[in-house]
Amino acid sequence: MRYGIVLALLLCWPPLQAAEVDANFIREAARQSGYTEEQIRAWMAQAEKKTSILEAISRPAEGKAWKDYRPIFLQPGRVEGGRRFMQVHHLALRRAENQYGVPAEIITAIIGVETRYGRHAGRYRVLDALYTLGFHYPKRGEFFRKQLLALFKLARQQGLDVLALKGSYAGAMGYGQFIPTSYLEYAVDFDEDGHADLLGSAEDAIGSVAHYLARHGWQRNQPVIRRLRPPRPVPVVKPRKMKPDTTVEAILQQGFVLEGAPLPGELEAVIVRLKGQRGDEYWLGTRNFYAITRYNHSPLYAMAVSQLAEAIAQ
Ligand SMILES: [Ca+2]
Repeated sequence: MRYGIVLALLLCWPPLQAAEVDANFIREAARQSGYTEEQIRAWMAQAEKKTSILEAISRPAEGKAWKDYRPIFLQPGRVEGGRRFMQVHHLALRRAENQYGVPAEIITAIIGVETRYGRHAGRYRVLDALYTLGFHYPKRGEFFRKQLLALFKLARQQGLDVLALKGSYAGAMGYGQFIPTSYLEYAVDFDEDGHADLLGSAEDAIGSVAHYLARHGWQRNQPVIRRLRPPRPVPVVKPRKMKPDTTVEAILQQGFVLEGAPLPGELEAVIVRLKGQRGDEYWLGTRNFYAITRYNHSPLYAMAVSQLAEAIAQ
């Protein structure tokens, strides 16, 4: 028994300490949000640690291979749902496209990948998610405590009910799954009713997703990805690259062949390598590909969004 305890202690060394909801945190939350310390304390007393949230964050879908990840998002149901979403919201989507330069089908695909067009916007209480990860997940505790502080500020600003707000296990909310800091920074009141409501208004969500991508470098009238045929032997391409580090011209000079219409040689690009159904796949990603990875830091995510957008638009 005693040896068991010693062994357990050794296995967890160095110990990762769970943070505490202390007076400093309460004071900071009150200061940032404008709520009283009593109010913040009352909410924190109702926050619950959820084991299911700790389990969920330890197995993200982005850990899969592309061949297993792609089918989750490219099934006919999700493509069809995207077409319907585009029909219903075509006016808002056109307006967002004109204003921010982001194509309607890309905005739609992001909302489709995130929440199946708003149908699965999350079943966890955001307060519980951010409390659990902020105070019981030391690896990223600081990040989630910052999100929790932003949640209070957001609730105050938008008149949201802290105890009723639902979202993902990571505290992402609404059609486009914005975490509190993104909500504060990028949400727009696209239907002009006085509130940026990313949970209840598809129109606000559409404008906000487009605004987010525009602020992360989206370039109007530029492609997102294009398939490449590699030369033999295939040059070494590091996996999981996302940021353009070369140009179309330099990629072609390596012997890659671009499928489809030509692109300007000086266009910034990156070679993306993925484990496909039939071995390695090579793709050319642009600044717009990179902008999508700012939404979710994964080349698989940006690929799924691009391909779903293409399937919806066809
Ligand atoms: Ca609104």
